[in-house]
Amino acid sequence: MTKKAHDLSFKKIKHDLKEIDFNLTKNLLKGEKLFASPGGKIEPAPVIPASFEESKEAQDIKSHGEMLLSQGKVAALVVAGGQGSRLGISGPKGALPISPVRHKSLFCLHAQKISALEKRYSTRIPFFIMTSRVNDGATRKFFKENNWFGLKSNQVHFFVQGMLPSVSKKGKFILSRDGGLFMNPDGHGGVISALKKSGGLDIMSAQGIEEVFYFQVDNPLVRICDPLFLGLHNMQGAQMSSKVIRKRDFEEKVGVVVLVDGKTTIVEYSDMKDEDRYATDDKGKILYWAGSIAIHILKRDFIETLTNDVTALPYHKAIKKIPTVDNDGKPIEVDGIKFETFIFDALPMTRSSVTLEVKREEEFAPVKNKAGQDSVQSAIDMQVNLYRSWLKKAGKYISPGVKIEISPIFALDEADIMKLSPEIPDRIETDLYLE
Ligand code: UD2
Repeated sequence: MTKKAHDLSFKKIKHDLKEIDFNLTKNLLKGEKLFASPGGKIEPAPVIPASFEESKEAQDIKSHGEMLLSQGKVAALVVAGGQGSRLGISGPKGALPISPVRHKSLFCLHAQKISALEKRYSTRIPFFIMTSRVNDGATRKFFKENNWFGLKSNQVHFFVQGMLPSVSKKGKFILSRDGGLFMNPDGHGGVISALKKSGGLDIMSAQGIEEVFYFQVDNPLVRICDPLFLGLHNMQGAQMSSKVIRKRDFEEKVGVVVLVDGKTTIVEYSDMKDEDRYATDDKGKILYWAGSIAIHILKRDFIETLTNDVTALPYHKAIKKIPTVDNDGKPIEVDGIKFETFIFDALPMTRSSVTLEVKREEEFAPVKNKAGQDSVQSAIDMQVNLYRSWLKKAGKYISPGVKIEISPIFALDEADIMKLSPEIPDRIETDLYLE
């Protein structure tokens, strides 16, 4: 290593050391504050079925959610601190082009949905975006270059999640290839302390926000601030609520909403015991079917209570291959331990929680893999299928193979399309983008 490189590395290490919470790291290494698989009695959680949406009762509950939106009591929050490493992309995952015809990015779709909701309910919805050290600058730049996708720049609040040092199996810090220490983002559970530290919670409180609609960046079908979900959650006085889908098979990589000793809990797919994962009901169907799509509503004051104890959420430990360098500065990989927290570990701490089933084809098209299931292609296909189904309901003829994209600014749902039907051609024979 040259003297210059050595000095730079020393500076980076000094900077990283300042960020480290040594007490916490020590405790984690001693095995304290770590997540332990729930050992209690597990049973299926009560879930409001997707068909509830069609009921008469649902209309009043939806109106309640719409009222909360009109009164400006709801914020949207996306966690976008993770890396798109499984997709093999560099840069923020939210910048990934994903819409079928115009190739809009995930961030663009989310922002346009918020704009459309603001127009529909004559309201303001602040948009909080959690980034991490690795993608914060690029995320801000992406929004700026795209004029905040039609939102006001002062309603978009970026905040950076914390980092934790990864350690070797012997509990030593690991050098990163850029000369500093190898650190990893503290998981999406880091949203709690990052909201507090960044002043995000104060902004929410000053703006009269009572409910926070939480979602992951990778799902182009997310129904942001769904009024029915908001209404159900708020009318029941729930502190944190979740949306679920019916798992497509025993192996699907989604957490599952269950009751553990009577408490609503999400058991992550990797923590589920085989006897539970493969359990069936008396009809031979998956017993623990309620797959979490990582969409929640959290009461702002519940988030506040979680911030009173920075270690309220337990730390999950994962063994990962970590890129580092050997004594001669040659790149190598070593087995190391990464710690992170998960937001859904807050669920068992709630007094009350709602779980709502939704239809996969309408609300969940996650982009996780390069190809096959849950990939860019499957997410594009699902968007096209959904938009085609809306237009078919409105009596339109669409030639086979034709791609449709409906901008959130044009229509947010099937009901909007029904109203706008006269503006849409009756026969659609080439790819169509509606804005
Ligand atoms: C997540 C859930 C899983 C299921 C599924 C639904 C976890 C641990 N598992 O699986 O139960 O609900 O999603 O799609 O969450 N993120 C951050 N900072 C971090 C880590 C992640 O912001 O430090 C964000 C990331 O940008 C992404 C989301 O959290 O939006 C999920 O992360 P993931 O893709 O690693 O989680 P996944 O797909 O294994």
